[in-house]
Amino acid sequence: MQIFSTITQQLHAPQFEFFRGERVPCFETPSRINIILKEVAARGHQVTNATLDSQHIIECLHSPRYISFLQNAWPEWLRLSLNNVDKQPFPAVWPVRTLRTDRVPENFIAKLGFYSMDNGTPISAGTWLAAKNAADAAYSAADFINQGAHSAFCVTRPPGHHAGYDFMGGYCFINNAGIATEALRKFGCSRVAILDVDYHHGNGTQSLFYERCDVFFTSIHGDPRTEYPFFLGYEDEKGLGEGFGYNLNLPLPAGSTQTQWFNAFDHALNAIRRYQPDALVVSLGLDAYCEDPISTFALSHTDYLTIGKLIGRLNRPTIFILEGGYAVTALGINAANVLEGFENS
Ligand code: Q9C
Ligand code: ZN
Repeated sequence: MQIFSTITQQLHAPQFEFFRGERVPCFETPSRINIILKEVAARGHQVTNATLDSQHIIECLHSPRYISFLQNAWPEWLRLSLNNVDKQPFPAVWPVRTLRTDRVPENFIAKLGFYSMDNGTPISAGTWLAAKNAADAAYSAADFINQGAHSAFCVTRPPGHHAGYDFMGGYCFINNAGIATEALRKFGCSRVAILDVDYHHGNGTQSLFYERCDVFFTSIHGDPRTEYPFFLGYEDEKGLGEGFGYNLNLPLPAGSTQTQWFNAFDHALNAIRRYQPDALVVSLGLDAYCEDPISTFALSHTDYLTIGKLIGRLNRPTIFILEGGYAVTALGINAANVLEGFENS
């Protein structure tokens, strides 16, 4: 399978995040990509650096003021103090119910709260460039499909599925799956399905396409009653207006078994078959794996072969996009197994 990746992923390298009240090393690291690239290359897949400019697609999905905030965030942080060069900005206040969202504050930390759903999405010097190039890879993969290819895999970071129209969150800044989907639509696909198998609900992706029937979104994830992102991902979210019936959430209790997971997966695949999409975008989070340090599902290495095989049997042009997955040493095997299952379906 053709792999699209980026060198600049390394430049998004925040040092720590908050976890249960403590500063801990980031789970979402550059090594995640390196380990996947090593394994897919060893199994004979072709890796290329993405080159196309996705700026016009980014502008279809994200607000102008959010894009310019992301672009200027690190310089603004340094403007507060040059000592900030080896420090990380974090939001501290959010516009919850009764507070105004029609005024964008000028204070940089307040702006971070305005544009972020959580305090778990740290920014570093190279974040914009890395996120922009990950979107470029998603666009390049869509272009590759448009040229007649059957599949592609974006081995990129930061991930994207938590990022929405004007906010970041859950380690995500630009919605890469959304970029691939929007690009496929522009290239002439009438219907695109998005299958999100990350442990966490793809709240950003859902929200971007919630009122549209040209994009079907389905997701299998930890129940938001107890799992991140908590505030979206329930089964009663079915889409709105023209989009009603084109959103399918399949939340599973924390600690669900492989059987429970594959039952939900079967529902998702059947719904995709009924939708008859021209192309498929897979938000390939690998954090439903049993050893993932921040998740509670039980999938094994071989389950990822099965996932690839069942996706392959949909027999649609398919773009896989890496989302989460934090059991770093297992990521290469699990990612490569999905590709192997897909290609041998
Ligand atoms: N800082 C993805 O898998 N945070 N995002 C957990 C608290 C939320 C996961 C720890 C996890 C987000 C793309
Ligand atoms: Zn995740």
